[in-house]
Amino acid sequence: MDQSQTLFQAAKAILVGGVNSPVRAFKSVGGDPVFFKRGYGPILLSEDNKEYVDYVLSWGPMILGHADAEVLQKTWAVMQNGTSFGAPTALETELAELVQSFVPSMERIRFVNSGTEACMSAIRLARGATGRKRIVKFDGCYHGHADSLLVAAGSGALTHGEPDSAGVLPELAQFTGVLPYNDIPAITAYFDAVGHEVAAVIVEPVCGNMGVVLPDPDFLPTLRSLCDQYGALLIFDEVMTGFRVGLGGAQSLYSIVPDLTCLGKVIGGGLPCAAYGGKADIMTQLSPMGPVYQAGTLSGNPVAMASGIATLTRLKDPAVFQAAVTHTDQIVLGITELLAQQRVAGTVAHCGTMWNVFFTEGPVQNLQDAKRSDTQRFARYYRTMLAEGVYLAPSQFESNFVSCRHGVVELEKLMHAFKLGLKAS
Ligand code: KE4
Repeated sequence: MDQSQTLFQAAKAILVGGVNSPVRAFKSVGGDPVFFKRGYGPILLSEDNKEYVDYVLSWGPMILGHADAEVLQKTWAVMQNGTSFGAPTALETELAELVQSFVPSMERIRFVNSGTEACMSAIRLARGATGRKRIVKFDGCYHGHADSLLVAAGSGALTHGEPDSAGVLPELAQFTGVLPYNDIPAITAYFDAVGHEVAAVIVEPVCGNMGVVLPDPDFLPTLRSLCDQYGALLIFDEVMTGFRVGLGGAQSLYSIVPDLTCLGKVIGGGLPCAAYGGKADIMTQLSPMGPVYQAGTLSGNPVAMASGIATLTRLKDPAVFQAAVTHTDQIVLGITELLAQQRVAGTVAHCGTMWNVFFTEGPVQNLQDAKRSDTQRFARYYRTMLAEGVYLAPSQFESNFVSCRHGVVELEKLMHAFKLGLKAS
């Protein structure tokens, strides 16, 4: 056994499945997960001292690459003063002002520690602010693991969702409507039926949790107008798309102003930090100003704030983000050419610095399309890429990410591996 396998055995003896988040267990691609001990720039070093070009980047946060010197320096300096006070610090205001400079729709902001907390809290706030029970999400979108959001499309009634996990109460799931992504007739019919009972629609404005799926041109504008028409709130879950599809998020890319936005991942620069925010008259319904309760021991802690401040400060230079976009565009071009050359039925879905390959004839516009992808082929391709030292998201239904540190050497390694990955799959 190599070191990763030995460590995985030990992990499984005490950590459920040997991991602290299910996707890391490699269930959908087979084989055992690689254990890493170090990251630097675009590289991860395994416990077996093998280097991998990293396109997972901790599922998005590491847009500056691993162990960025400025981020480490700023974070280290703040740590010297203590790591958490449970009391206000100037750093929280500083990061909030930085976030707002990129996402001006967030008139008021609340920091939390994970994207799940951000989305869970935004849903509670929407229900509290509107006095309504129903929420709407879309099949294939993931908004963290809060009970109201672990819901699948109901088998019967148009409007009633069903639990998507053991432990989620049907009594709660029934208030979550789950509709096909990009399906304008479905969302219109839903609102026609129960629109005045809808507290909020929550959506990944570019979806990264069924592979990468882009909104049809009229999809987001339709959500905005239906929410306006029926008095529901539009929540953009930009935990993944924030600082990934564009520096202003998908709301800037598509010129849609949501009522609430959820952020995470990049804004913590690799430390636990997420946020939700939006219109002041909605956000001020939150405790301590209003009746909607939400709290957190480590929310806004100085070390995560420092890491986020250093990260977003660097992104103030547009060239930093553009470097990652350029690398992504080169990946898309190269892979598209190789798929054509080798006559493989596949399509590269991408947006900004997010990308993934579907092994199906495109386009992929919703979860049903995505599920037509050949996941067995994906698993074979994935294992070859891994053997060639390229670390991709271990699932067809995820997104890969690019950092500003990915360059020509990494691109060449990816393309070489991809040729082999196609042949082997
Ligand atoms: P976290 O609770 O994992 O910080 O964020 C939840 C979340 C919310 N919204 C979106 C759009 C997300 O993509 C996520 C989390 N993304 C997953 C990857 N698809 C994180 C990886 C994992 O679950 O281990």
